[in-house]
Amino acid sequence: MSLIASDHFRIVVGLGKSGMSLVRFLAQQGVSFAVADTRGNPPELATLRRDYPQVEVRCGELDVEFLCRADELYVSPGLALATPALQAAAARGVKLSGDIDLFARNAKAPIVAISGSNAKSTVTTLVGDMAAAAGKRVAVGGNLGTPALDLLGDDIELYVMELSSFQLETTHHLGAEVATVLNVSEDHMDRYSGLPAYHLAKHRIFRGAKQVVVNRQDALTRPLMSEGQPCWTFGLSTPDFKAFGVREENGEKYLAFEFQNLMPVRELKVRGAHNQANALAALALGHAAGLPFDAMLHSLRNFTGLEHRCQWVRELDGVSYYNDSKATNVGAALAAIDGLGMDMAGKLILIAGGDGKGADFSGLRDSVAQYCRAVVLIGRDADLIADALGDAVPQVRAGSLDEAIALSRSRAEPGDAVLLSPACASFDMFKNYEERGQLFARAVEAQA
Ligand code: N21
Repeated sequence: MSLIASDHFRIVVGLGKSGMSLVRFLAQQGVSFAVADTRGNPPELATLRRDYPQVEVRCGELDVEFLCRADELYVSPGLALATPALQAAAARGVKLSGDIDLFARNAKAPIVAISGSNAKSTVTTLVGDMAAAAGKRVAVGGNLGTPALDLLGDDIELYVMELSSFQLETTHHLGAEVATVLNVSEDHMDRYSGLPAYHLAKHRIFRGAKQVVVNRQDALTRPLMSEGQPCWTFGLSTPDFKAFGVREENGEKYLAFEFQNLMPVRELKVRGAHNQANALAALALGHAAGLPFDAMLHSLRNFTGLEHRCQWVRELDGVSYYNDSKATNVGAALAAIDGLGMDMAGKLILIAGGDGKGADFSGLRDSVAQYCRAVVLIGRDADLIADALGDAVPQVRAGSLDEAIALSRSRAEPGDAVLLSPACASFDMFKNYEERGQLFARAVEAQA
């Protein structure tokens, strides 16, 4: 043990929502700490100065000497670990960690840990609903909603956590009761060297997990090094042992576990094959966490989906409008295009574009060719999408969301649907995907 002064000093790097939760937690624990942020005026600065005036804050370019006064840095998911000042501090022996690691060290109840490129908020919400329906005192959050450390409480019986790859990068040990990576498709290529690095970050979720849940239809969701834990699977095929799937009997499709049918698929209020997979994933996680089937099925029957997630907005001139602003990558947009396209007689007018984060958009081409009447492109990377789609369908550019809606409306025919599913982050034009979705829905509702 070293006795140097830095031994119990921490620095919170990045003062966003989770940074502020770290500040509250460390202050309450009586740990001495400081705060740093690369931005001149980080969003929570005023709150910090008001509630914790004694805490030292350094804004602007990170100072390696300052960072090296700490034995541990809690790095924001908004900051790349490759940031040179962080790497310099790490090379000098400073531990790089994050809020999820600290959460895991302090959680006294089992954790259900959920990651994936797509559907993690939906499945997290479902498992949280299921646990509440089973009468458990459950806390739900992480990457969605409440930051992890704000969920900690002595009376909590189960934690259901959505975790992003950025949060997992700084998590050394999670020790979940059950962990899953729902699916892996390309995202955040502006922050990772490639799909392997992104995949590796996601798989840190399995560290110390007592049980795992795997997607039978996506080999990249299998733990790289299994520690022999119980492994439950989900997928749309007929299930056998330790498996959740879909079984067809007398022309009726059922969600099923092993050799037992659980409920008819048609009782789900959410449409599309991907939503059946989401329901099965939630059942597998809930079952591994010890939840009873009756409560889980009750939750599934009542679930109507999340805001901004392929959400029906209105019908106008025989055309339905859907807000899928939460589709911030290609995989998510594909699920919406295929899911909606397959279910309808008419065609889709797709509104896409924004900050592409270095994505390869060619994966959209086949589905767009099959299901879309036209594509309306917005945002910074409109040209990249246009090139990737080639002559698959007619394309038009729009300078704003309002213009995109007007152009879509003029091209749609009765029976069609207009779908905002951008396959991109929103940061080039909006505060976040929520704002993009709200502005879309409001503009659609205002159409006369
Ligand atoms: O909303 C959208 O349109 C896109 C969402 C995505 O593409 O998936 N989300 O990139 C990552 C981290 C994402 C979202 C939120 C966060 C956490 C932040 C905290 C700090 C975000 C940025 C910072 C920035 S901290 C610092 N200097 C989109 C900075 C910091 O510049 S995401 O995965 O010291 O919130």
